[in-house]
Amino acid sequence: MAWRDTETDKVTSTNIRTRVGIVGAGPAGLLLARMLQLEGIDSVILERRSRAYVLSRVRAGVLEKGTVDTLIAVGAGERLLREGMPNKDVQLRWDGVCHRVSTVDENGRHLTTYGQAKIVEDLIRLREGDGLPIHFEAQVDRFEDITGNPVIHFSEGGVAKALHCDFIAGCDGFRGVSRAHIPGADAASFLREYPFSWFGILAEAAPNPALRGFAHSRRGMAIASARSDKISRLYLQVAPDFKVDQMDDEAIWDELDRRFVDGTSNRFNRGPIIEKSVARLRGFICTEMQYGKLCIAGDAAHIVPPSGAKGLNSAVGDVRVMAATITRYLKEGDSTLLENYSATCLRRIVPTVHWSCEMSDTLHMFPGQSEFDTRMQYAKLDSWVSSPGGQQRFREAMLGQPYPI
Ligand code: RFL
Repeated sequence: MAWRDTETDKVTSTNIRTRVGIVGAGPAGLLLARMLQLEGIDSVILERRSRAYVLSRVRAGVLEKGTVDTLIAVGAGERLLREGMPNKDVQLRWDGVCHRVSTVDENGRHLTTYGQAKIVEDLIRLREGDGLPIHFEAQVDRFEDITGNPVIHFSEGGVAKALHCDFIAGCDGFRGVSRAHIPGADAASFLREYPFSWFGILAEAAPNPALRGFAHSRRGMAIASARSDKISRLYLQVAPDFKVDQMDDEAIWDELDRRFVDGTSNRFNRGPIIEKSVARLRGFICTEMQYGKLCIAGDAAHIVPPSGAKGLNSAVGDVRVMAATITRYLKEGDSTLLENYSATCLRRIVPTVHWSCEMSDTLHMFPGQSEFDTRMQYAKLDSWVSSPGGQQRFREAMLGQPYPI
């Protein structure tokens, strides 16, 4: 929709108007736009990267039941229901032995493996199929008048533009601009940097069902999961300054086999490696997630070390709260949810970050780690598999906290 400038009464192409300006076309921004659309609320998404880049970003893959149900409820479940792979137990390896914990609870809830890139593609296809806008290569620079009549200033195709809106949704990830617009956000932000990185590998190799899950190894942690029956997603713990070309493909497969050793002759099926990336591990929480008519969600507000597979799942939890908050505010003029936005999201986020850090502390080898520390990690791992209470705690944490809204 074009914005009619009241002074000149001319429609200008550099000013646009919508009800909700959404910064970021990651899972959080795209899901929010869809939820608002279903409530009859217009939005515009501004995304600084190209469409091709957004569609090719390989990240999350393990979805909680609540995430699956939410995607189905907004109409983005068709391919997910067809291609999502039920994930009913987790393999945990340590000290050369493989253990299994069931992740099916008494209500039959379980995890599902389905790639983040597919979720993003499904949501983009839905939105564009309905003729609704996503501005790719539109870089947001700053916001104005967040407590009054919000304006998002951005540049697109080298032209400075302004998006006038009633509400701003900051879904722009850890390095976005939204969080910095919340006064006091810095003082309310807490960070833990881990002294290692994850080397992520996507391979055209049939996953070996006998080699899945998490491997605690004195050589460093490793993870194996499936993206389909032909594509494997693998991770190796590496040094923080590791470069993707530091290991050739054979060395990667050899290292995975060594870290997953469990006294059997099982080995990874090898195949061409089609994508490699390195990510630093950090835990981060910003406890101020709202100011005026700006709310932030997902990685913009918190980062979890990916060991617990919770980042995208947490973003979905926030977005549910944000969609309800904006809807109530815009449709009924009721600001109760808005005033409680941070506290409501944090009820789910804090225990989730805690669990993700606990997983990371238990699974990785830390620089200078003593034998005592390793034995304590074994004891923690054993507690998750050997008693009904420990299994229950592991299962509940993996399946995810209940939604506050
Ligand atoms: P995203 O996905 O980072 O999207 C933010 C978007 O905002 C854009 N942006 C801007 N646009 C306009 N103007 C600006 N100034 C902008 N600044 C930024 C960015 O280009 C981007 O497109 O955040 P969102 O939507 O909050 O989603 C979060 C998830 O992407 C993230 O939490 C997960 O990927 C984390 N994660 C996992 N989560 C899970 O739930 N299960 C998993 O199995 C899982 N595995 C992972 C993961 C993350 C990983 N990495 C790479 C850290 C595995 C890995 C290796």
